[in-house]
Amino acid sequence: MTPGKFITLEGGEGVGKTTNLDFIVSRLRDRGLEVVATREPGGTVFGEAVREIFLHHAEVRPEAELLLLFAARVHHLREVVEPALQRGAWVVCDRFTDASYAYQGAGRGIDRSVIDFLRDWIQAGLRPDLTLLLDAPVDTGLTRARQRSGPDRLEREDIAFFARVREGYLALAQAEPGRIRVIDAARPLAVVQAAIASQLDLLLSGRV
Ligand code: Z5A
Repeated sequence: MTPGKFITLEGGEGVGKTTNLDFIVSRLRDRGLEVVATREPGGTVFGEAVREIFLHHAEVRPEAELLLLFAARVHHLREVVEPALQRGAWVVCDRFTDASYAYQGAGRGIDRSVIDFLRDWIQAGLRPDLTLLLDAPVDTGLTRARQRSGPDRLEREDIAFFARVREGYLALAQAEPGRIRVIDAARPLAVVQAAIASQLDLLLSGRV
C-alpha cells in the first residue's frame, strides 16, 4: 500500500493514450493533487535511451524486447514511480506491464510464466490501482496513428500481430475486471473522456 495512486493507460496503437493522459492529468491537478505524468518504455534518462533502441533499432529479438522493457522498468520504478507514490503523488503512466503481456506475450508468443517471473521480481507487489484499457478496432487505431507520424519498428508489424495484441489486452481485462476498465475508444473523443472521467471519479471517491 502506498499513499498515492497509480493509474496506467493501455491499448493498441493510436487509440488515444497520449491524448487522454493529458486529460487525466489536468482533471486530477484540478482537484489539487500532485500528479506525475510518465511513460514506458521511458520516464528516466536510462529508460529513454532504451526506448530509442526498442523503437528504432533495425532488429530486436522478442526475448531482447522483453528484457529491455524490464530493464527500463526497474529504473522507472525505483527513480520515478515508487518515490512519487511514497510521497503521496498520483502517477499516471502511458503503458506499463500489461503492455508486456499484450505485446511480448500475446503478440510475440513469449510464455506468460516468464513475464510473471520478471514482474514479480522487479515489481514485488506493486500493481496499478486503476488501468484504463482504451480499446478500438485495430484498423481504427492504426489509421489514427499513421496520420500522426511515420511508423516506428513495432508499427510496421502486420495486422495479425496487432489483432493478437488486442485480444491479449481484452483477456487481461477479463481476468482482472476490478483493476482494468475497458473504455470503447472508437467513439468520439468527448464520449471517451466522459467515460474516463467516470472511472476517475470512482477512484477519487474510493470506490475502485
Ligand atoms: N511496448 C511494448 O511492446 N511492451 C511494453 O511493455 C511497453 C511498450 C511498455 C511505444 O508505445 C511502443 O512500446 C508500443 C508498444 C511498445 N508500440 N508501438 N508502436 P507508445 O505508447 O509510445 O506508442 P503507441 O502505442 O504507438 O501510441 P501512439 O501511437 O502514441 O498512440 P496513442 O497515444 O494511443 O494515441 P494518440 O497519440 O493520443 O492519438 C492518435 C491520434 O488519434 C491523434 O491524432 C489524436 O488526436 C487522435 N484521437 C485520439 N482519440 C480520438 C478519438 N476518440 N476520436 C478521434 N481521434 C482521436
